[in-house]
Amino acid sequence: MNNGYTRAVLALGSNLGERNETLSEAVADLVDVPEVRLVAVSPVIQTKPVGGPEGQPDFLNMVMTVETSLLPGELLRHCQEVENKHLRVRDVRWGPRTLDVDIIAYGDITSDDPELTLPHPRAAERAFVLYPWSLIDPAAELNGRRVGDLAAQAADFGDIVPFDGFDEADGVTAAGAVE
Ligand code: A4P
Ligand code: MG
Repeated sequence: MNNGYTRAVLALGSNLGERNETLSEAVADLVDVPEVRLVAVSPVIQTKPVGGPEGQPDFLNMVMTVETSLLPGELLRHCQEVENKHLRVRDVRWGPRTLDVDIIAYGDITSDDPELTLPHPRAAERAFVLYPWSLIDPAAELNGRRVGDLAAQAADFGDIVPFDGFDEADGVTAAGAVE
């Protein structure tokens, strides 16, 4: 806690539509309220889907750190409003999505409430969260371990590639997309 502001770690993912544009807009939307201040934004990485239905497109993922005066539940609602703005439709769990925003950590708070589990229960084994997080906060720890070390041991670590800025997944969807 720092002047009423708490450090939080947010993970963003997109595997439908104009993935890169969606992520950039979401970062701007998330910090477009005085209660959320931007601390750092990771590079965007391209990752193979972990879990979920077969054959879904690759994800773009990134992590950002913020300082916020919102309480954890308020921050979750704010993240969900940003998801909804980007036309997130919740149909298939772990299915393709235009935008997913997860709270990975909120200060040192732990919670096993299914509505908001903190730290995020699956983050410690997901390189698509741990690796970009380690790039913006190398000293960060989860379950007492450095996030970069956890990333290197995660099963999906080898599936991460830097995003080259050319969003070829847009080819088909973007052509018919209505903004
Ligand atoms: N919820 C509980 N804790 C949290 C938290 N810390 N942050 C609840 C955010 N939400 C939290 O989430 C379902 C419910 O989780 C919410 O109602 C909230 O109250 P959701 O976003 O509606 O659904 P979801 O994202 O499909 O489910 P979930 O469980 O969040 O999925 P995950 O674990 O986030 O996995 N592979 C790659 N390569 N990249 C990805 O980004 N993402 C997923 C989604 C799977 N595979 C992926 C990726
Ligand atoms: Mg989610």
